Amino acid sequence: MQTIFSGIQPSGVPTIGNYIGAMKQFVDLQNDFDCYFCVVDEHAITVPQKRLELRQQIRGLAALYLAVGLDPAKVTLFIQSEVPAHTEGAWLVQCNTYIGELERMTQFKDKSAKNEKQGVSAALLTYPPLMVADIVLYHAHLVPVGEDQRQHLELTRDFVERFNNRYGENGPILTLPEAKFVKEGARVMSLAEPTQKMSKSDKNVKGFISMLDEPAVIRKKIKSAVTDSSGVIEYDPENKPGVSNLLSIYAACTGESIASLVARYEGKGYGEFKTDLGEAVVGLLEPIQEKYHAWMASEELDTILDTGAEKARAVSNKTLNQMKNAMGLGRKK
Ligand code: AQP
Repeated sequence: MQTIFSGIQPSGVPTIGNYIGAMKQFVDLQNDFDCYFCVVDEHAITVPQKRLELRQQIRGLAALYLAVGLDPAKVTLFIQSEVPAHTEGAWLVQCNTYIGELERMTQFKDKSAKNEKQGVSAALLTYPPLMVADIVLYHAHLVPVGEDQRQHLELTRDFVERFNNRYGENGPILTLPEAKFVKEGARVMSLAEPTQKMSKSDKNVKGFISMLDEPAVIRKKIKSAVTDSSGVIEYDPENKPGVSNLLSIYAACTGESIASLVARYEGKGYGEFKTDLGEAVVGLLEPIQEKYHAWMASEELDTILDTGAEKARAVSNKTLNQMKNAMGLGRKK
């Protein structure tokens, strides 16, 4: 059975962008793959976080993973900082990665520009090697992520090839992973600035729909989503980014194709379209929110996370030792 690894940062409450681009596919994949899903809290601290909010968001994200339908009997669900091999592995990755490669990452450029005032941490630059470690430690074959992670996945593949070439005298040590993108909604855009990616840490709360937003808030945010003045519902991301983004969200939330939505709303105004989309998103999120609250109140959530961390530690330590041995660290065992 092939292995899957993917993670989400608890840097805020996940948005429908995180859900559509990543979480939704996790549920479909859990039956056919050996899945590791992680709350990547060590990634979240590359930019300043409020300690108590972070702690709440970590457990909350784990609860959301279960609320969207992940089955703890099928997947390994764990918190990154409870598995030390990730940061240790990241050091081995950094020693085989070039600064130029990291400086080229668009996410580094974007996030360092956003955080310039408060200072850019060194970890913002070395974030991708930590992500590489996350993936290779489990010998993941597939990594289901949104489009924004494409470049990091390419870096991971380059690293694996380099590592195997440098140290794999007796055959490859690490598995070469592949990214897996969704067809519809791999890049959900901000509702307020539809040329920017929807992000959970956006300072403008009108830009995103959080998975825990109240129904009234969801409807309001969609109603005030930026569109254009033409009044025609058609899919044209370049000239009509706002409406096209809403169409993609609609399609991803309901399973109806964009073409069929465009045909259905021909001659109808943005008002009706947005009202229906609001109902579709509320219909999707309400049952998830109910399950989320039940998981948050349950001790079983912590038992699942303890069991997940234990399994993840066993698997990742094995790979870490293989990497250390290959690089000549420590004493031969
Ligand atoms: N707008 C998006 N559309 C589609 N997929 C998205 N993802 C994120 N935003 C979108 C996917 O969600 C997964 C988890 O992302 P992450 O939390 O690890 O980091 P991120 O990509 O930086 O997400 P955010 O929401 O933008 O977080 P912040 O604001 O903290 O930077 C990934 O698979 C990602 O592709």
